Amino acid sequence: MKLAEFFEICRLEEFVNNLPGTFYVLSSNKNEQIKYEVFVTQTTLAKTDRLEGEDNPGEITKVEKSAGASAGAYLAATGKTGYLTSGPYLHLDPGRYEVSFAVKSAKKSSDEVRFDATAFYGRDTLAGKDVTLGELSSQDFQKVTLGFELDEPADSVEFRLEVPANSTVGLDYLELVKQS
Ligand SMILES: [Ca+2]
Repeated sequence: MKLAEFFEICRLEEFVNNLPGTFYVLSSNKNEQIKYEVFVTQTTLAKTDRLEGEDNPGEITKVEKSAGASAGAYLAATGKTGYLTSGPYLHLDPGRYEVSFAVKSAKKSSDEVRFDATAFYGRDTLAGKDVTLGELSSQDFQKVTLGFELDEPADSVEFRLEVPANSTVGLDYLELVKQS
């Protein structure tokens, strides 16, 4: 599965420095321009279209075990502000997509969390939605869905969830569905 492509080796280095696990890079020379393509042999998303939150932590997260959660665990906010999840830097073909975040919040307040889908390291915003902690307040995980359309192939696609300070947001999993 292809994750990304680059024409500058410094961008490639920056990308793979943050990439966990095993990957491989194919380089090719066309018209004296070197192209680097980054592949992984398998990801959770490729097999099931479901990406467990706990396998895709952001900058301010801890993993909580829970019998009721998909795969027995979820990502929980630590109380700091920042991204609960980011990545997984997918290559996506043109088409219409929906990405769902299975989330919950123990706390009710008017503070907002930000869901977005971006491409090219966050350069292009494909979709975004702000939701209050009150709206997410629930015992069970509930889905927040973003739809977006790609006219051209996109690289380094991320599905991100940014939480405010002192939140108690949990993320069980993400699901990506290609609509057409
Ligand atoms: Ca999970």
